[in-house]
Amino acid sequence: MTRLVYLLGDQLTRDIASLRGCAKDDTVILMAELDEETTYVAHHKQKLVFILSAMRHFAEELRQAGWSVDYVPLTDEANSGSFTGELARALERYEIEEVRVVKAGEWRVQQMIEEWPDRFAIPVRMFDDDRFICSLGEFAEWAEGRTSITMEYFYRQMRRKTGLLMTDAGDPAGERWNFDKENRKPADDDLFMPQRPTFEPDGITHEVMELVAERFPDNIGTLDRFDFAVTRDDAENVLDRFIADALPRFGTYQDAMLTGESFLYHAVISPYLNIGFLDPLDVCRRVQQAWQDGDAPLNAAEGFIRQIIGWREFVRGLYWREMPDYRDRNFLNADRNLPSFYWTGETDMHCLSQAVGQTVEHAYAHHIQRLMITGNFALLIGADPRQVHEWYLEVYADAYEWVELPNTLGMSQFGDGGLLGTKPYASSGNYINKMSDYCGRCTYDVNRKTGEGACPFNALYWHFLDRNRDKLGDNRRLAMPYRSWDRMDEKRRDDYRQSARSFLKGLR
Ligand code: FAD
Ligand code: DLZ
Ligand code: SF4
Repeated sequence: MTRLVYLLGDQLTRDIASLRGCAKDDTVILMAELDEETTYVAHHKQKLVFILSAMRHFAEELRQAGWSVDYVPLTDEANSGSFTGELARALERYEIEEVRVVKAGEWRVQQMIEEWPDRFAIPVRMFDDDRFICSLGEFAEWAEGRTSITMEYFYRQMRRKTGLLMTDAGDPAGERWNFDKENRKPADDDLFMPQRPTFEPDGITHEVMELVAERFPDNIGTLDRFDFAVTRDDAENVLDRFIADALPRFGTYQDAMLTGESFLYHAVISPYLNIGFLDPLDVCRRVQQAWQDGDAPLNAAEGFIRQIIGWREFVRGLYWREMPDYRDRNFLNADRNLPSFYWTGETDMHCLSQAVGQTVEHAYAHHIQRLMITGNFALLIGADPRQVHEWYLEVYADAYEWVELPNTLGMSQFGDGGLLGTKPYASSGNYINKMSDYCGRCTYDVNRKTGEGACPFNALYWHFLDRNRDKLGDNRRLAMPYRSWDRMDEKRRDDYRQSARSFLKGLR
């Protein structure tokens, strides 16, 4: 019998469930570069090069290992442009008795796959994506009946399940589940800041770069600095270097931001995890080993592992539980257009020009930049969460809807009204000043609250709380700022309102 295994672009894993147990002599692997996938948002040029080059390298790796791979490039004139269209064409090329596919990460794509059994009248075996630690069924069961679904409790369950950082007696290592309080230090400029490995584009990548430059000239980003790993081996290399050089200080400086330092002590592995080059559990076991060997402190290992078996798994579970209407939620009824500097970085607000500038340059910003700079600003100005969501999906090399949407719409924009986070991540310039060196280099004065030269985040913060009081006034975690607002005299409150209004009026 001849089987067709359809590998989607983020399923670049040798041990993927759809391929497991197949014999090389009666299996065809189908991979396709698609108009639909490359255009459903205007992806950053480096994201496109990364995904297409990684797909081409992976197809080559499979061929070298003896598999038959039918690879349809974007340039093939007969390419229909969609997952379904390419399956239909492949079924004409081969006598296929069974199609196998791992369920898609994104709801949009899985809807297409669900139609295949009826449409093609051929057995289609769909496999759960067991590269994740928590299956969707297990997440649903865990969430069922809880009044609130909190990441921290989910994370503890994942710690118990995996045994990561657990003692033989079943207790958390270091007698605490969470070392977050130790992980909030600002960073100083350090001459010995770890340098992440970079990779020269090879022939395959150069070909893809030309293709992307020609087909997507207006998408955000440039290609002259493309330096991503595009093979599994090189992605492993990135992980090795992170563990050796940056992990020890990852925890302590996890929330820090510094001018000109795009990566600090972060791993920069999300594109490789999400595309399938790195395995999440394996990554966590290696980090645990570094701690056991005395090469990294517990606050670093715990902080890192929490991001992967906690947050990453949690947002995926939530995404599948809440879709499809999750995408349309807009708890705060926010409707402003995202300003044009989100695509250029051209603004005199230094924090935003840094976060957006490095996004344009590297298709990367770390978590606190995404949450507390670009996300916070969009939240404070009342930007339409759908636009904010599409921006994040466009500009980051690691962005797939299953992970991006809950982080953006839920965590960062409070669009789900508190399902993911118990209060909005809104802050004035004070937080940014505490965690970065941005304010010292800004034309605005972070200590000025209103009027000429005052940091815009200050008035915007109070304006945000004031105008959303009917939605947020009962939130217990916001009781303190609302009390401070109420204690201000009317003139001061009006100054804040005026300052914010006049800033918003000038925003384009
Ligand atoms: P590190 O800081 O080194 O962390 C290690 C790993 O932990 C990451 O590689 C990632 O796999 C995981 N992780 C950390 N935080 C999260 C989180 N909140 N959710 C899921 N995984 C997490 N992450 C994506 O992978 N894709 C996205 O599209 C994405 N969009 C985001 C949008 C917003 C508004 C926010 C606030 C966060 C978003 N994140 C997203 C989460 C996080 O910002 C990135 O995973 C992280 O910055 C990737 O860089 P890193 O590999 O250096 O991470
Ligand atoms: C993101 C992406 C892009 C840009 N291009 C392709 C592609 O040409 N072919 C492909 O198979 N996959 C691509 N992908 C990844 C898919 O969008 C991804 O598999 C879906 O998001 C399903 O999770
Ligand atoms: Fe950003 Fe305000 Fe600081 Fe300038 S002063 S960097 S605008 S927070």
